[in-house]
Amino acid sequence: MKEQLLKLNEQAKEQLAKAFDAKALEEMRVKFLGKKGEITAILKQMGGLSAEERPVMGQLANKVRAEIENAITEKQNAIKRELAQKKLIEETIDVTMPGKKIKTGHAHPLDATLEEVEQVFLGMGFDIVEGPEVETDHYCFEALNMPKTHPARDTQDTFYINENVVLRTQTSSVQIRTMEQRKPPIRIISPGRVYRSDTVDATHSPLFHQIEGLVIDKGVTMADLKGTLELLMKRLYGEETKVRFRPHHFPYTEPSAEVDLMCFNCHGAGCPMCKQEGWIELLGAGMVHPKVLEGCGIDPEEYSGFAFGIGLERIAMGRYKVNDMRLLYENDVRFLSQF
Ligand code: 2U9
Repeated sequence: MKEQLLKLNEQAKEQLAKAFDAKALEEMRVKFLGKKGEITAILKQMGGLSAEERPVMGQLANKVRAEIENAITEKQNAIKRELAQKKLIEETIDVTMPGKKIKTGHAHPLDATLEEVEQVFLGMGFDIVEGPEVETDHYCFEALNMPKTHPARDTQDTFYINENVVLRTQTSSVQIRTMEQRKPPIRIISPGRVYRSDTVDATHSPLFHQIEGLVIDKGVTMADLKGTLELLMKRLYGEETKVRFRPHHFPYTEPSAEVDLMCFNCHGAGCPMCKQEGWIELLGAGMVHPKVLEGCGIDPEEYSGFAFGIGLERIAMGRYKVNDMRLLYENDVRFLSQF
């Protein structure tokens, strides 16, 4: 019996060395320590022992049981610690890792540029006014001092819906409608889509965007126009920006001017960006023609005003270094994600 108990202890130690999970340990516990286990089986021989041998053997059996029990418990704890350690490593979060970047959208270059221009004029107390893109001949041409014979009406420039209805070629029609609806002082900008029957290429599109401005009040002069546009340019291109006014002609303004921006690349010396001119033409402007005022019921003897027109694509392409206007309309994420 003593040999059996000692042999059992050895067996248990050997089996324990090969047990690597809780299931194997539980099987061992049942096999060696269970009610129908190995130790219980050996203890059944106690009846055949003498009164002197029985307590000795019983003590040995309890010692072996305790050793096996402790060994199993120790191994179980070791496995739990190992699993806990393994879990800890697997679930370790490196808090210094950057967060998962959530892809957010952003404004289109045209919208971002329009927003910038609008903020400048809102800061000067201008309202932003919109109007219909399908316009009548009256609001698109006649009211702007462009009679039926004016070349701008030619179909090669304008999309006609019918004899009297066109797609607006500039947002000036919104200014006319505003002058008919509001009494001076008027201080508005009218951004929006305009349509010209142009062939698509890197600098032309049948659909493009304009921002026109109009100020009507008593005593408005060319100086107000120059000051307003110079401030716009400085806000858009920096305080050092230089602006140049060149005499020009538009039917709806008199005097008229084309407004140039000193090339921010060569500061007027001439370079490929400004085609060696030193200046970049950016917008047109002038004092509102008296006939246009009269046509809207505003007395040119009492009121005067200035107006200007900016091509939004032109500004945006300059600011974002885009060399082909078509890129602004193709919605190619590879292009748009650069801004
Ligand atoms: C009213 C009276 C006058 C708006 C003006 C320009 C000059 C001009 C172009 C710039 C680039 C159109 O987008 S573009 O191709 N515009 O040069 N626009 S004066 O004059 C007005 C507007 C409304 C009642």
